[in-house]
Amino acid sequence: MSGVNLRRIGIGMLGYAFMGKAHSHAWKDIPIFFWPPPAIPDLVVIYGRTENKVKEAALRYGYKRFTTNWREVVKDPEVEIVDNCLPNHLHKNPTIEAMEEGKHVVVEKPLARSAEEAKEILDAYRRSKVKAMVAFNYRFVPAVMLAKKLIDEGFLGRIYHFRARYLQDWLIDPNFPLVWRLQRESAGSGPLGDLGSHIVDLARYLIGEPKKVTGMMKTFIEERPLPRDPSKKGRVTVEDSFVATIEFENGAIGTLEATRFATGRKNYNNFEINGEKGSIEFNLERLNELKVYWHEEPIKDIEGWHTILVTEEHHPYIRYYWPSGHIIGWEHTFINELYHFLDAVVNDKDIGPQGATIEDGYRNMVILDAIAESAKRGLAIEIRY
Ligand code: SOE
Repeated sequence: MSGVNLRRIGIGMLGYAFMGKAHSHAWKDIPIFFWPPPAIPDLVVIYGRTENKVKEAALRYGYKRFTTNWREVVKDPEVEIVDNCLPNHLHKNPTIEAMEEGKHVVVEKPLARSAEEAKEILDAYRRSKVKAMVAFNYRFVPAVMLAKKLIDEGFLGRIYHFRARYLQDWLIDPNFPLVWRLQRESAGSGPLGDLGSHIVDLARYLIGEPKKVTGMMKTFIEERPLPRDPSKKGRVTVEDSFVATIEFENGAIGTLEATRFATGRKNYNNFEINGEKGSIEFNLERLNELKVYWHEEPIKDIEGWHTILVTEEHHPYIRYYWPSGHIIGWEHTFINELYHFLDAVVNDKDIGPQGATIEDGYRNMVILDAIAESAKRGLAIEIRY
């Protein structure tokens, strides 16, 4: 097909840093891998607080325009999809106003800084007629999608345990500056919202609804140098680490942990699921692989953990990329998720259950708030949405 009569769709980007870069790259790459695409994304306008930086980002990423006023993005008539990649304190208002302007919205995780803020977004979504998704990109790792397929097809049988750890170590240097992720006002929480939101989402996506949690949180380094004046220090107002226990409605129990002080762990999003028939383990640092153990292994001599290279044509999404065995990267999870969203918008399909809905984002925040409340009160907290 020539592609000349393909629909085009305007993208308005909020933010140009880490996630703004990952999402801009993903929007541009969709037609390269998913052809014909539901529509060809046009990078119309990008917002950033600092003019010289957002001007450079517009040139670098390929946006037609740039602005230092996010309301210009959510009101731009050429923009049909607003992609909110701003820090957490700027998830609520731009997302709500974009929905009120009739724009379809992707918003990075966590949905908000609290369940209360997330509920305001959910209420605005319910009043709107738009499509909206929370960018939990690890749902779109082929190996994670294979894990879900195996669980849903009964490969593990009854699930006993879900054990997840999201471990990083970028804060072990006490001289690392007091960036926005370390400030409650801008981030809402530390690794609980930043990393815990991912493993709580995976818990719900793979296992089901949690029933009860307990939590413990710790801040190891209370003060850090200010980014603009390292001779001065400011208080860290979020946790550096959390651990939690979780009980699911289906009877499974497990543990959740996230920290930025796991020396040697770089982006170690790891889960292990144990069932009556076998187990599954995933490690984001080896994202093309899935480890499986099948208790009913027919050939007893080879009973043991097997490492599957999830790069075959029949594996989720792989057919859009490369032939057998040519692995994909972390950035491809964003291409997959934004393709999924674009397909839902253009062809009027549901975001869930594959993509995370605004309801999923709200429930995620309720669970995170419950872990924080348990850590404060020293009690187990029932999950109530
Ligand atoms: C934190 O460093 C972070 O960038 C998270 O914000 C992302 O969601 C995660 O995918 C990688 O680590």
